[in-house]
Amino acid sequence: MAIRSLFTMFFLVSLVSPLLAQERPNILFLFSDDHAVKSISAYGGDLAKVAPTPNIDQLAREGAVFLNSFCANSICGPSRATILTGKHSHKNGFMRNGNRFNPDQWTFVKDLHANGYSTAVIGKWHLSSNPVGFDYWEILPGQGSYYNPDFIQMNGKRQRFQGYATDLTTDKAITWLNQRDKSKPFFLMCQHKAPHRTFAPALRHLGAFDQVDIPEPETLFDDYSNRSTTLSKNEMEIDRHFDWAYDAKIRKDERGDVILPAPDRYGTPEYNRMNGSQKKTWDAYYGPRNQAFLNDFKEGKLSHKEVVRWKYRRYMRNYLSTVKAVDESVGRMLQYLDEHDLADNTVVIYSSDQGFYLGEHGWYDKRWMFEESFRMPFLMRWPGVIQAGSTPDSLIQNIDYAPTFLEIAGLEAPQEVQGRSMVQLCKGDSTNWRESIYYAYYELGEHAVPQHFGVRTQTHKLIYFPVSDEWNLFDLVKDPGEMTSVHDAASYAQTRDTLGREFQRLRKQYDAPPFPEAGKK
Ligand code: SGN
Ligand code: CA
Repeated sequence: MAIRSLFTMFFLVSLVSPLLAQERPNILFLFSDDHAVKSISAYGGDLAKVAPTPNIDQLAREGAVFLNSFCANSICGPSRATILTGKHSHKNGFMRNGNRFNPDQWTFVKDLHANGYSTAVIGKWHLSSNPVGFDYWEILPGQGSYYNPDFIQMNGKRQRFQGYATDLTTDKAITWLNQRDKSKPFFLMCQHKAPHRTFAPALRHLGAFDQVDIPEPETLFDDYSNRSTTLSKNEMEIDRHFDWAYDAKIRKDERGDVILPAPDRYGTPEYNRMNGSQKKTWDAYYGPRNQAFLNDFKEGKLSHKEVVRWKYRRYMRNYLSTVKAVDESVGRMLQYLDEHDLADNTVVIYSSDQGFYLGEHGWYDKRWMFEESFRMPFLMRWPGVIQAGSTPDSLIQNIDYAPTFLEIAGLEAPQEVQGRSMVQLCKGDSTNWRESIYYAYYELGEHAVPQHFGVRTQTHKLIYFPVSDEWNLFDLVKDPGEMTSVHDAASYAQTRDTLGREFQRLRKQYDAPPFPEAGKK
């Protein structure tokens, strides 16, 4: 190449690249842990009516709420690994919690970083290996703690901070935004522990939902009939498994001579982390309420069902209170963008690693391919691209996030990525979008949920349980609560065959591994 044209090229590049850097949008990824869509008011529903989330809703008002957003594997580490890689669990190698994320593999963050983005992750990570591709990271060890949590620093050392995890994660995210390299666009993951178990609220929110009537799901007393036999073997019921001290917050030393029935397996690690004045605030709230319950219990005033209902309300009040702090965090982050003139050029996403049972089927926790834990919230504000108040209903999955973020940044995803960019959906174009999604859950028995695999379309869901060699089919239009499998009904023979073929097609497309043998978990 002639010297002159080289010079011209250099001149042009140096002229254009600072401009490009400014024009490429920032991406703010606000993420939580175990946040069910039913507790986000933008998604509607009775529960959200009594516990609105005005700041998360702002993203829906000014952007889009994706009505049919799902995970590939409803559990923490796998969901996060899928987000980073755009691949199903069997391809990124992180199939179950407790695995180690291979940090040498491709992630979209590495591409953003290599292409001039300033990148950071703060808060829950839960992938065992340290973050790679980030200019800055500060993460909770494992599940992290709610009160006075430790954060792992980039030098590998743990440091303890006084306060509440959701607030601290937000403070740290804002500090990073202030200190970042402002000549570059940014990608920031602000990832909360909340509202994960043990559903421990900020002390300022204790009692926030005492004055409201908590609506009860219709399936709180599900008897697990008409579906896979594996359901009744679960260990995630509010009735039989919600721990009295750990989850329901009645410590052993508060009970006097009252003997509560099982389960009572764990202690009170969150309470133990608090300092004297924090414990005082906690006790002033829970103490009298626990005594009132214990008195009623001792005097035999409560039927078995009433005890379950009491536990459910206690669970919900705590859970919704932890959500309240997450919503406040979203508000603070949006305010920061406004105050720093960043709102117009920043794409903001709110999501959570999977959904959660808020009493449906009698459960807490997640894992199953049933709607409540299969769904992930996904809200996105992208000024100038997403029309305010949009409600896309195409089937999206967490394999799609990586290619989406890359396209936002003007980059292309490599071939090996299994998800699809949602940018076309953001622009209101749903043509040629997928019509079904694949699900695979590989854990080996926590909460006694067996491995299972399935496919979901807009109207139906087919699930296979290898351990019992059972198939379930749900008509989501007629039976949105998924209370009866119609797999063996003659009138569903055609649907069953169509979905069965679609399931096999997806397994082939995604190069899924064989099922575990029947009889094994
Ligand atoms: C912990 C919880 C479980 C929860 C898993 C997975 N127990 O083991 O109830 O299902 O995490 O959650 S706890 O005693 O530690 O609270 S996940 O979000 O990390 O996948
Ligand atoms: Ca989770």
